Amino acid sequence: MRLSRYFLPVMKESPAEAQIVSHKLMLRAGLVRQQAAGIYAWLPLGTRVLKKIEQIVREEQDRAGAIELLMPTLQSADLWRESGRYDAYGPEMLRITDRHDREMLYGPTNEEMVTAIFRDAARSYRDLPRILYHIQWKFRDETRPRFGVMRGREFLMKDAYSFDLDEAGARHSYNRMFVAYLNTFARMGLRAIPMQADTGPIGGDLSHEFIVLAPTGESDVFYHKNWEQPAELRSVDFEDVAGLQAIVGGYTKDYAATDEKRDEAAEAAASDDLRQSRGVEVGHIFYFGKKYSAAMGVKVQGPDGSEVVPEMGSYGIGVSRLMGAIIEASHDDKGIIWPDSVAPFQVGLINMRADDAACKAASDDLYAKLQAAGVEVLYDDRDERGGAKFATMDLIGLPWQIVVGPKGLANGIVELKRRATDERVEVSPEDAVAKVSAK
Ligand code: 5CA
Repeated sequence: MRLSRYFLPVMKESPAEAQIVSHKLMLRAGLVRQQAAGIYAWLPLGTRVLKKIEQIVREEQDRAGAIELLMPTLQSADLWRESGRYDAYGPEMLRITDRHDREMLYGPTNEEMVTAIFRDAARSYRDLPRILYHIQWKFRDETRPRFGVMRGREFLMKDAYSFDLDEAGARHSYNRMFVAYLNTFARMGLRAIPMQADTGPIGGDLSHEFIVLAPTGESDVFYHKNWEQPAELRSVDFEDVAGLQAIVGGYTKDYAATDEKRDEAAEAAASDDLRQSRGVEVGHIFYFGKKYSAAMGVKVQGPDGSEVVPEMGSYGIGVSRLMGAIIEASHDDKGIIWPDSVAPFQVGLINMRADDAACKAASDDLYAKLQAAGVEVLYDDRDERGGAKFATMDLIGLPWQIVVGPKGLANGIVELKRRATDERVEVSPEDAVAKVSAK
């Protein structure tokens, strides 16, 4: 993409409306623009990152055995009357009336809808177990939308729902999602700590929140210092019931709890190893048994011919919130530092002298070669000062920068810079292409 033809409205100064660093940087780097309280337009650069995050979430859901579908944002009030949650949900639910005076709502979550879809299709034990998920916009009329996409009113969520024949099966589904979440966040460079958590309006008694530590986070959290190691990716067999349970057991042996679920005895046992911090909740998983399946009359025929009401759980990831969490975890005073896995482009190609024929020819050539090598590249071909170009590239945080200037070019070299470490090397254009395309 040529920057001269792109749509990237960056800001030099921090906007007054933003309090935390990720919100400031998302506005300054031209990722989002607020359209109403807690409602954002995703600009082209932000859209690219959102799609990358979404794709990692999707791949890890698929790997864990979940199946993707897509449910609508608008739902009928009658569906929610079946579970009894229509009145219980309160003012957080955006209620809408259509032209026929039918009561509708903008979905804050999808337990009711997916349960109805499953109920109408599932007949016997052969239709279980299943985990269905979608990645769809939600609306919650939060009292205090704030911190940009961190606490929005309209936000993108991945929500999965499991259906099992019995409690042991439901536990296995829960474990699938638990491990899938650890891998999902690790691929984004995040250490997310699974913490015992409250279930709120979703219900149930087994629940974990996945929390990324950040001083600006909204949750108060308490954990054993063992959690302070970097995240690791695990290669697992999701069909191995005992193996998966052992992994989850390993991950839950060290104390970690949100404010509402603090355990005095466990904290006393952790003693000097207890840590307190703040964190951002990027995921939340729930096991709630028959709460929705019983209320909504889901029944399948069991292997012995008897009727079975499925056991259920639901599993959410804050896809749009993750963008804020990643920036909170990865930035410096110049701007964002994207992990390679979610970067909007891998390389920023800077032509220092757009008015110099040799620089232009060499930059155009590099641009073509990078594209041919399948590298996502943003080419700053604008007629601007070098300083302004560097500042923009550092602000938007692409993992690599390749700088083409007249002096280097006279000696057949360009500068290759790694944004995260500021490490710079002088290399031939060919070597620069090889280096950034190496996986
Ligand atoms: N139905 C369940 C699981 S699918 C559910 O809705 N869980 S939730 O309420 O915990 O939301 C799931 C995730 O969505 C949260 O962990 C959080 O990362 C994200 N989320 C929730 N509210 C907001 C919000 N107002 N803005 C941005 N992200 C949010």
